[in-house]
Amino acid sequence: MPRVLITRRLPPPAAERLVQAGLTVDLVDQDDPPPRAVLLERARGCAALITMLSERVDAELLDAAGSPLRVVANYAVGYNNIDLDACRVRGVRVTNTPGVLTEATADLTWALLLAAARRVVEGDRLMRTGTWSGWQPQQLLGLELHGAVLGLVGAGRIGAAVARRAAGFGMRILYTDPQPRAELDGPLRAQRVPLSELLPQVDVLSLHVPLTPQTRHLIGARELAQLKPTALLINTARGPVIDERALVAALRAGRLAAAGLDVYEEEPRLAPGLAELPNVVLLPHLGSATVTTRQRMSAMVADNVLGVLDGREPPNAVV
Ligand code: 8YV
Repeated sequence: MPRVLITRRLPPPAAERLVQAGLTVDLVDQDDPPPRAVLLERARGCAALITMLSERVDAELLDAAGSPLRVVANYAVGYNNIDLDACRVRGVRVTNTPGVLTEATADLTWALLLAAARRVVEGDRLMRTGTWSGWQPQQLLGLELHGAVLGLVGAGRIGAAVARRAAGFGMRILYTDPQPRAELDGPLRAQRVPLSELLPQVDVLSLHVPLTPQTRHLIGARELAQLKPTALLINTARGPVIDERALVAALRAGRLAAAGLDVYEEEPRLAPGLAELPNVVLLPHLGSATVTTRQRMSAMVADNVLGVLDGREPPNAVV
């Protein structure tokens, strides 16, 4: 029986569906990432690997699996953890989980946006530490979203879902994207502009690009300096899209009002000084973390594995 390695405990129905289809499932029965040596050992002889964003899928891992390997099904829409060329040359298919996590990730973007704009975490801290002395006319004043400008870097599925929500808050939308997006230009009256024109105009900058060599450190010291000092920066895409050290420096120097981050350059570590800043809201990579979405992602990875192993085109092929 072909063997499938699932590198982490997943919500149903992935394992159940694969067992039902007659496959042998080897589950790394834990929530934390397995050590590399364990991964290499357990991958040996597998026909399919179901991997998480934190697993580096490279030539070493593919060769450890060996010639039976036919598919790597990533439990994520992003696949920057996978060396696609190494998969291509070995004839290994790669799949991801697009679509099902769009709305959940857009919701979480808004959770960060609202928390950063209205200083929710700072207020919560004031209450919990017993240091609130009572109402003050100028206490924790934040950004008024109605009429403010939202700038999206990347207006694909998730960027567009964030924009739809922005319309309800009465925000004006600018976006930068390699292609015009009719869904945004028409009903949302959004405007596509180059990044250099977008940065100085926005009150909130939100990132929705995949991590590629072109988007690594897309937002660095130079770009941060072009933002208004009252602007907020939100990142639910990938950590390395921002130069995290430059971000800490900008926040420290008051060259940026606040940031809301769900992703980090070197997860799970944070850049020195980031956690000490009062004006950042930090979440542990929760973009797709709803019960419904994680179950849909689970169903998708199983369907992608079964597609390839049955000799069909998988529903969500990347390679
Ligand atoms: C997940 C994500 O939280 O899909 C992605 O690319 O970043 C999130 O959905 C994570 O990747 C799950 O592996």
